[in-house]
Amino acid sequence: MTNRRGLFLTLEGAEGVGKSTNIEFITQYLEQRGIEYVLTREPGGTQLAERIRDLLLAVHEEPMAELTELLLVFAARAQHLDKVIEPALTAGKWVVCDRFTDATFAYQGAGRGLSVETIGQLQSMVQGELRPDLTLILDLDPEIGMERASNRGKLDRFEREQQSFFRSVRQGYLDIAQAEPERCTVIDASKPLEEVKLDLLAALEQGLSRIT
Ligand code: Z5A
Repeated sequence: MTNRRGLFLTLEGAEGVGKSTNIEFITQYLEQRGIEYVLTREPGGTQLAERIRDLLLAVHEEPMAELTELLLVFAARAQHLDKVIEPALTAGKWVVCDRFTDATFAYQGAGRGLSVETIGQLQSMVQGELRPDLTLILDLDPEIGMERASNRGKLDRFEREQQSFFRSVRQGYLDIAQAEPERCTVIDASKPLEEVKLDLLAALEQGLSRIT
């Protein structure tokens, strides 16, 4: 009986970098190797957590306080971990997640200016020791990212932020990658999609050879 814990892979990046487009290349890679996986996303991933996602993305008449936003992100994460991520990893399945706590450090930390210590405390409370095994960060000039995102139609609460917010988010991600080079690989998402795909798959193979 194999009951090895699964691996936890995350894909990150600011607006319009192409996560939704590229995550498919990761799951195709796993399928070709016969690896059982669960594909999920944050905020969201369960019925209840998706309702919290709706609250986070909707534009409200009453502005959302930064701390409210942070606590909602972690409330959704607690539910997601309990109902989806932990059970899958324990059953030996891999988890591929579109955003996780690096997004909190980038958006609520670098973007909104909440302290790393506060986010770190919630991270420990909600996740214990759990961290992604491998994280691929798609990096793109925020101007190009917003241009790509705005082609999709109505902008959500985050997408309405100023360029300076997205520049801080991008820098937040780059700082995480620099601090944790073993776990994180940055991929240039400004290239044509076919090239981004090849770079992503190369980073995935290299990363997996480091940790498996
Ligand atoms: N958030 C947070 O604040 N704190 C947290 O802890 C977490 C999240 C977990 C929802 O996330 C929001 O939640 C997010 C941060 C916040 N902010 N917003 N908005 P989301 O992941 O759902 O939101 P998103 O960033 O808008 O992701 P997305 O919709 O999945 O977009 P994307 O994956 O980055 O892009 P895409 O849809 O794959 O691509 C955009 C367009 O570009 C599309 O037309 C593609 O065909 C095109 N594209 C993609 N790649 C290329 C290349 N290489 N060349 C040319 N065109 C391309």
